[in-house]
Amino acid sequence: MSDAAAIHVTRRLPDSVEARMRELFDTRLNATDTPMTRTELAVAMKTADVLVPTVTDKIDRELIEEAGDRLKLIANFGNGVDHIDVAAAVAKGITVTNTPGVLTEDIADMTLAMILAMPRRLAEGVRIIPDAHDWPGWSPTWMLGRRLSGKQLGIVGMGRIGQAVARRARAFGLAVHYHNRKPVAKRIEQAIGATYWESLDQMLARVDVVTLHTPHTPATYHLLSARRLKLLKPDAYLVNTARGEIIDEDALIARLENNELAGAALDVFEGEPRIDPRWVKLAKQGKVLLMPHMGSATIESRVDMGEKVIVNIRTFLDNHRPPDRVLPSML
Ligand code: 8YV
Repeated sequence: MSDAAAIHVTRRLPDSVEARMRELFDTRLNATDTPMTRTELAVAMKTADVLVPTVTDKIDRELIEEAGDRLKLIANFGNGVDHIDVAAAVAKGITVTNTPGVLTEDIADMTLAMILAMPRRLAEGVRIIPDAHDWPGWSPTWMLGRRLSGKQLGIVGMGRIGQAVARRARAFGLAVHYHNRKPVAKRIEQAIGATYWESLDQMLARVDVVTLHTPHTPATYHLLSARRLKLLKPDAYLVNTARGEIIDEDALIARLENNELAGAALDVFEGEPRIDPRWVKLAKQGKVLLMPHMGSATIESRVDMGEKVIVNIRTFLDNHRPPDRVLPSML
């Protein structure tokens, strides 16, 4: 395969990334920036050598099996690959890559913003002055939240993003606990000052804020199950900037509706962008802070992600192993 290979990009990318892709490859862009339909995706996967999808493209086994023999690389624009059946792709001889590392700091910043915002009622507060008729003026008991410093933070998943969150959390005076498939190297654990819990259940029962930083895989689907959500203290907060599917949303909604949990801050949802209407009701009651999947939404992250996609494609087209290859065994 040569640089004349056809590259199909499913969504609009930053101008500089699109310009570079056009310069380097025979690039087809989705000019309207609407998510591609399944039929459009199927056509793209039959007529391109390389597909550059995003989280909005569901590339399941059926689509992969129908793809024909031309498609050789799926260079995902994003870190999470839960929308791609990686095992089916690899079995068909299609290489899959992602964009790890470059969005770590931005997602960690957003996570901290959400951790800070929830106990201090930021989402409720920012609405009061624009709707000034709701502001009776200051009083000693007005809009009281909860102090964050000195509290216990539990991080589920201590990869790059978990570690970046841990470093920031310590600066805000939080004690950091974490659960991971296995403990991170002692040197990292000491540097971030975090305590390992082999038992997720025990950690959940102990901490004041839980934040999720694990990929969505079959093993982490509904990791925060109805049973585990019951382990959380009633005054605890839950933050999710990873994937909606990691939490049993129905069970979480029930706990919030019944005041069995202090609150949740969510950037991702099961089946997004469709949102369960009960979330909106809970947001109006100040029990949840809802963000529309903005964790990595900075210009810098998007440009860096685009550059990673380009490096992966170029390396692949040069017949070398792309740096960010994803294998089913990694998931
Ligand atoms: C991206 C993300 O915006 O990289 C990921 O896994 O969830 C997001 O931060 C999205 O995936 C782009 O495809």
